[in-house]
Amino acid sequence: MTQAELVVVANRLPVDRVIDADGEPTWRRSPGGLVTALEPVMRRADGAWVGWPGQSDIEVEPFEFEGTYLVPVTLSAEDVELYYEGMSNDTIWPLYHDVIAEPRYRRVWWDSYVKVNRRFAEAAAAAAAPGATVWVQDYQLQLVPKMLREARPDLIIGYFHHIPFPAYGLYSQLPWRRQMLEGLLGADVIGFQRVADAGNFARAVRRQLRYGTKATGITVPNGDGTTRNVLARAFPISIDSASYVELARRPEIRARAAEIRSDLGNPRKILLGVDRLDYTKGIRHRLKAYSELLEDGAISVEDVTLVQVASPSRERVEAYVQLRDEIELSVGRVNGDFDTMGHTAVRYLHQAFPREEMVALFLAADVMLVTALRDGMNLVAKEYVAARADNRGVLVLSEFAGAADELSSAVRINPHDIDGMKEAIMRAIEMPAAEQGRRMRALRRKVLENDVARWSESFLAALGSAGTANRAIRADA
Ligand code: GDG
Repeated sequence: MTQAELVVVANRLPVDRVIDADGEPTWRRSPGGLVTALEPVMRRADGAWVGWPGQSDIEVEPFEFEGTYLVPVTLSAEDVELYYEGMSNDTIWPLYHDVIAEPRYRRVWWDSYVKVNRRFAEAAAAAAAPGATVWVQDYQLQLVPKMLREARPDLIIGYFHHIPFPAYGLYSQLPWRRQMLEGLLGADVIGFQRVADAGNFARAVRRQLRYGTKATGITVPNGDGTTRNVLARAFPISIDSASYVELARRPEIRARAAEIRSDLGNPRKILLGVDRLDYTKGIRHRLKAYSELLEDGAISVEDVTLVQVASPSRERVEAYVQLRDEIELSVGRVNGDFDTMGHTAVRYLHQAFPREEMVALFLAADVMLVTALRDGMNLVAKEYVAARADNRGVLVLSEFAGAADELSSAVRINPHDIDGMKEAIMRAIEMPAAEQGRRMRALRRKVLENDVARWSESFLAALGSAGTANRAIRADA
């Protein structure tokens, strides 16, 4: 088996299994941001990527795909149900998003989570060359850093947490709170989206494990009298900004944006929401604010339309089934109350679209609504900004999204405050072009400068120095 100098470990492989024209299964690169982010780094390093192929019970040998060595981890249908849909998406996801939905704590889910994390750790250990760097991604794999360190003390191990890390008062609900922290602390560097997430993590470590935490790192005992220094800090993730600028320049995409406007009946203003259909995204709050504006007579459907793309997500988890019912009931009510023959209040699309269509939608939208109740970063906010090379359009952004730390020139809202959100939407609708331009230019500077390549480079640079320093401590002992 090939061993790599850089190994990424993520729940999903960067490819989807599809059936080609001859009816044969084949692999297609999946469109995710992480894939784009890591592609150049992986190519340069001849990297390996360990992950689940996305369908249960598929057993495939490791294979080469567009310059990356892919190492599939097999999950049975039961693993998917317990580890992925259960522990990851029905326990950790709601708990870490401030219990917007009620987390369920099931011991069989936890047992499966431990077992599957071990399988990922073993696959990563086998794929890593001596002294290699391993970068573990996200909340499904929080135990992997420690498991990997025990198996392979020679490795440099990084972990990035894509979702929020909750305040201690909430985190402490987790029946396995100590094991999870110890799992993460197997890494040399633990990256978070926001400074506040890193702070919440450090506090949990102090309260649960009594380790000393400083800005320069957390002192973690190795068990043999020596210690390691674990750096836990913010590395806000970003997007491949240049690719959005490029798409937004294409004549056919600009033409498509004009076509979308006219298909919607040329309303004066188009509001847009683009989210995975998830209860963290605040879609119901957004619909509430918008429908009250119609009810108040502040806007009319001829004047303002809301386009809501809600891409299908986690459809086998009960909370998501319920959320979809609630949203579709609200959309039906608003449309029933306010539609005319020629105009619709909410154009609701429970579909996934190609990236080109997304960019056309961004260009057609006068106001982008990002009203998340809690969100690690929210890449959609950054994508909208990157696409608006014309310096027009207004971003309305929840202060509960990680993106709010950097995108301070957006119109900020608290999505729980419906009146405040209504005011912000009206302000965005009425904002003069000069102010739109001023704000958009400031937003674009941030997103174009801090793109995803810079994110991965800065994480890997910090990991290189932290890992080397910890290695030196070990060599001295
Ligand atoms: C997690 C964290 C953090 C959505 N629908 C379609 C589509 N998308 C794309 C968006 C964007 C991505 O999916 C969603 O990213 P977000 O950041 O908005 O949200 P999560 O999926 O919850 O991601 C989040 C992120 O990880 C990265 O660390 O920012 O906080 O929750 O790129 O454009 N893309 C296409 N069609 C769709 O229908 N092509």
